[in-house]
Amino acid sequence: MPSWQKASLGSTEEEKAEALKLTVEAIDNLETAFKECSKGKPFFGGDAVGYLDVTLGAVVGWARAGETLFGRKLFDATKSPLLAAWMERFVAQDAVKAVLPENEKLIEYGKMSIAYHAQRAAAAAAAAKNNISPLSDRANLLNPTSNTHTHTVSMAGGDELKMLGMWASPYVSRVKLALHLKGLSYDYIEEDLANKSDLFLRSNPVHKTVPVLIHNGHPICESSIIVQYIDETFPDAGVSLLPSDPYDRAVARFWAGFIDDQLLAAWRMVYRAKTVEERDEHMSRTLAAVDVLEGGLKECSKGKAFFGGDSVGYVDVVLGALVSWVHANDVITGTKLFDAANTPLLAAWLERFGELEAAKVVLQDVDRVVEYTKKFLPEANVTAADNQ
Ligand SMILES: N[C@@H](CCC(=O)N[C@@H](CS)C(=O)NCC(=O)O)C(=O)O
Repeated sequence: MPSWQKASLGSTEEEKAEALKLTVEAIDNLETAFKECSKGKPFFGGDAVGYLDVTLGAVVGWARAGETLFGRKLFDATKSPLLAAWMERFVAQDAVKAVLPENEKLIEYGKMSIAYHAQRAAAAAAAAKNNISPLSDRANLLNPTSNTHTHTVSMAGGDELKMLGMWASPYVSRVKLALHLKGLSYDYIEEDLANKSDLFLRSNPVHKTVPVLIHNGHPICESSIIVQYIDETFPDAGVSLLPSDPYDRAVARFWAGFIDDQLLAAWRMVYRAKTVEERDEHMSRTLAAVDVLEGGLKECSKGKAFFGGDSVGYVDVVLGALVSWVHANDVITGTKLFDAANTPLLAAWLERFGELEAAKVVLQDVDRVVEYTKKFLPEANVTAADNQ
């Protein structure tokens, strides 16, 4: 959805063209996903509407309004025939008719939004004249430095589990932590992200990111999804990561999502900042997210040692995978992320988590992360790092 909107509302022609390309790719992927999930039946969920139908269905109103607003179909029968047919079928459902917003109202709202974006684009163009340096291409902090190699981590467990990873990636550490905490054996294959293997590209053709877990030949992608999959597939192995109570489980998923969408989103930008001002602004946003997360720890732990209570749980794994990066951050930026004065619960949690056997086995050496990170820092950041 964001790319589709940007394809029409972007501030420059380049931005619009790039967004349109991303939208087309996303629709292609969704068309394939429909084939995979529906198995020839009318909905993603099969004969009846399912989880994905509801998720994608929520944008159907905007897809229809967009035809009038942008003169472009989101699901074009010539390019994505399965999705175009799905949309017709979906809107014909009584439950959908009852909740779909009125097309006229969406169009009216969309027009206001277009006018607002046009104003902002004009303001941005004016600011650009005043010498605002554009952010360069995404500096990929997590590029590979080592060649592909395989090793097997020996633990108890029966099924065939293979993991494609990259040593520095905190997302990969999440899966490693979950597997260790569950006591499951797996083959580990270190991927060279600059030269991705065929197995890797075949296993995660949509995002092309590590980690990928391959369970008995079936790939599972996205770290949070993999961790949940491991927990659900091997309920009797090691600790249970997700709470058994549905409300507690929803709360845990909420905070895990917060770590990715708010904390990591801001923190990542600290290392991509081109100027000291920019870096400081992203650091402030990161620290604000850490403050909020302190409340999350209070809520989830209910006064116990971990987000999961007496033992580590899902949110501990999601955040715990970042522990070496938190320490490396303190060295590189000179700003303590989990500071005992501001976020005492998180500061104590950081110590406690680092003492776990799983953390000692899985987490990266902090000095190695520091060295690795410095290699990819933009100049303003390097200078700041060297001054620490
Ligand atoms: N949302 C993904 C993020 C994974 C991710 O960004 N992985 C990075 C390494 S840390 C990657 O594979 N990047 C691919 C590349 O740089 O080409 C997840 O949770 O698994």
